[in-house]
Amino acid sequence: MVSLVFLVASLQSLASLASLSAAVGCGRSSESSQPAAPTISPTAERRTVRGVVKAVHASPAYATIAHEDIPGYMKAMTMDFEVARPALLEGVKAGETVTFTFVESTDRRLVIEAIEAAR
Ligand SMILES: [Cu+2]
Repeated sequence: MVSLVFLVASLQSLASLASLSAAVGCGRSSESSQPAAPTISPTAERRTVRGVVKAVHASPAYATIAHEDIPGYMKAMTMDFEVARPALLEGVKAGETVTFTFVESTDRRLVIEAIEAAR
């Protein structure tokens, strides 16, 4: 009987250890999901498109933009774009209509290289 109680207690501590290491693992994976700098080919096609900024995020820096139709590439949709440099998003605000130029990185991430208020 004593050994059964001990076994249950051991299992409980094992379970809490397991959940602790799961939490640590989760923390690690969210850190590693912070994107490394994308690799961009200088010859990759650049596309310039208009959109409405839905949200601007600081760390990691990216913008959620409802972009217009990009013929032959992508229908109009709301999606996230990374930025070549975080400073590109300085002064960019949700609700603003912008014109921006983006490029697809070698691992197919969409990266803004220039962005300005739409004229
Ligand atoms: Cu899109």
